[in-house]
Amino acid sequence: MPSPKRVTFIYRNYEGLGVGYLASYVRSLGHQVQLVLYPDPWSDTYVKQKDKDSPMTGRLQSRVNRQLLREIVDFRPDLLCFSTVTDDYRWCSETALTLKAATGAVTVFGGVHVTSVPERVALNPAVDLLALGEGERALAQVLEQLDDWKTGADLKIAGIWYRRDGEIHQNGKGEAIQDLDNLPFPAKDLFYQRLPGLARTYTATTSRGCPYQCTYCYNAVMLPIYRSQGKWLRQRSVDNVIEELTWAKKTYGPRHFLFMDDVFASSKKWVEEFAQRYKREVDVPFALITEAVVLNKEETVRCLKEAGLVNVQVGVQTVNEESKKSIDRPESRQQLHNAFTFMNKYKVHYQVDHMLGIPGETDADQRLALEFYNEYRPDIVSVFWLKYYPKLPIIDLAMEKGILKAEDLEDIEEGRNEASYLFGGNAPEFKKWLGYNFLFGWLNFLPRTGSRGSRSSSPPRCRGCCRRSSAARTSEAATTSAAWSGRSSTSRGSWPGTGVGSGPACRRPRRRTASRGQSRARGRCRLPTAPTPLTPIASSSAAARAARSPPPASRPPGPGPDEPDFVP
Ligand code: B12
Ligand code: SF4
Repeated sequence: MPSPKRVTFIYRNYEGLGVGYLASYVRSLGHQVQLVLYPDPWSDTYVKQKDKDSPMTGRLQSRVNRQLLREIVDFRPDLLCFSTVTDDYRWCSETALTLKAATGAVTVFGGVHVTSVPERVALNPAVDLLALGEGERALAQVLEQLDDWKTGADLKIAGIWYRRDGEIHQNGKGEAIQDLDNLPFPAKDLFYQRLPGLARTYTATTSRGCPYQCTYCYNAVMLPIYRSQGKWLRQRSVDNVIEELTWAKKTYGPRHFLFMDDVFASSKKWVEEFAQRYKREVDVPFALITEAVVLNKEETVRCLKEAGLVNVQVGVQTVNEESKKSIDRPESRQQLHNAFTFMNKYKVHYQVDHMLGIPGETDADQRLALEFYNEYRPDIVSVFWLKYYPKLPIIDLAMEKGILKAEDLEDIEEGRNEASYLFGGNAPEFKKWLGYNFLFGWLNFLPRTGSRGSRSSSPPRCRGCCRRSSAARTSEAATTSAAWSGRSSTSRGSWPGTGVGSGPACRRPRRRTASRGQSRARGRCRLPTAPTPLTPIASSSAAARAARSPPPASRPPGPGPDEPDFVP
């Protein structure tokens, strides 16, 4: 029986469930585990490398680094573990080289980036071993065979690759673990010791994978690889999840639970059982991330709300049906409409993720989205800019449209694509979209004008100066109808930098009394009328009603490609 090993996980983000699971698994086998968290506030690509190296941030960082290096050396690790998303890959490589030199330990890299481009990572001198796929069992076997491998024996462990004498030894693509209930709960204590504030929100996943393959998402890379092993979307049992949550509640007393599944509650039967037991046995407010295909069922939203749901983050990305098709989004606009209506009805706080930079999208698509969000008024519209990650199918579309060139692929696969998903991403001419970015972010501070499906049944009242004629309303209806159908609307003025029109809303001329230098708002209708696309069409008008009825679903509601029990 080989001796227990000393394992150090080096991690740059605040909490990683993957690391938590791996640490817990190997600790349950008797190995000693250290977690070193580099509290890098810049890891999330808010700041570019050159700014990170500035005298102020650089000095602070190097002090933290020296301290952590001492801790690692004192621990005398046998194995240094790095969990790599593409944005962290370069940082992990540099850190691994330093730590290897300081400790003499073996380095192993795993995570999404490694699984996506193992052939490249295998050439990296900072990396001794690569772990493809979900690495709990593979890591345990590496620890068992580490001494033999160091003396020249081969490793025959599924998913573990290495380079020896210039040759790359490959052992397949590793595992998508099917029996999730058999995994020990993630080692939260390691993170909470470092950052106690994390314990206020206990994060968990009730599943792994997703049945869909949106072309900008890692699932589109993973599903084709792992589907042959069984299901890619794998669901933990309600028993197992409730056991973790009751244990977590007793141990850490969190204020909230946050479910970070790719798509939470994919099965209706599961969610109903979960919601009932959660209320009875856990009863702590919770938030989750999911998709509209799940929230499209009133019963699902209702039972989650009754169980204590306080916030949902829901992916939308685009509301144009054609765009949705081009990136393989699963939901139709009708399903979005249903999901938002139910969340409004049950007063669930929700945040939608909207993507800027989808190849081929135009101003009309953003106007359409603004109108749609205005109608339902999600609590937050978060904008994420499209950024290309290795092997994603959307790269083909970007190349087709001339957004990416062959030589960009190497930068993407080597983690050198420094575009920020928060600002600009890889969008060509990104400045053109900044106005929309602003409008999405501030939508909730603009007057609420929606009616159907929205939280407020009465739109804010204009103070009488711009009561519109039915002709004006009909003309707006036509404008909106054009937007629904994805056509660009005609003859609008614009909000600066957005092309979002001022339209025909307030026909009353501005009062001429407002002199230069006075607030430009003075003398105007007090209810800002500029954003006509956000102004509802009068609900009494039949034309308007027709214009606002979402078009029929382009994709028939039904199960996802990999999961028959998926809630349509
Ligand atoms: C929660 C989450 C976050 C959290 C926590 C981040 C984190 N790194 O865990 C937050 C909100 C901070 C975050 C931020 C971002 N994220 Co994020 N995030 C996720 C999400 C939804 C879940 C991660 C998770 O917990 N998975 C479950 C665990 C069990 O799986 P795992 O982490 O992959 O680990 C397993 C294996 O990979 C392997 N493994 C992993 N590491 C190692 C190491 C060793 C040594 C071994 C042996 C094995 C091994 O074994 C683990 C256990 O089975 C994933 C999607 C997903 N489901 O993976 C995206 C994902 C990781 N994020 C992604 C991205 C792009 C980002 C952001 C840039 C923002 C954005 N645009 O989405 C930032 C970047 C932050 C950063 N620098 O890390 C991408 C990464 C794509 C890529 N090629 O790198 C993913 C895959 C989603 C996607 N868009 O496709 N994210
Ligand atoms: S539905 Fe969500 S998690 Fe699933 S593939 Fe699409 S973006 Fe990824």
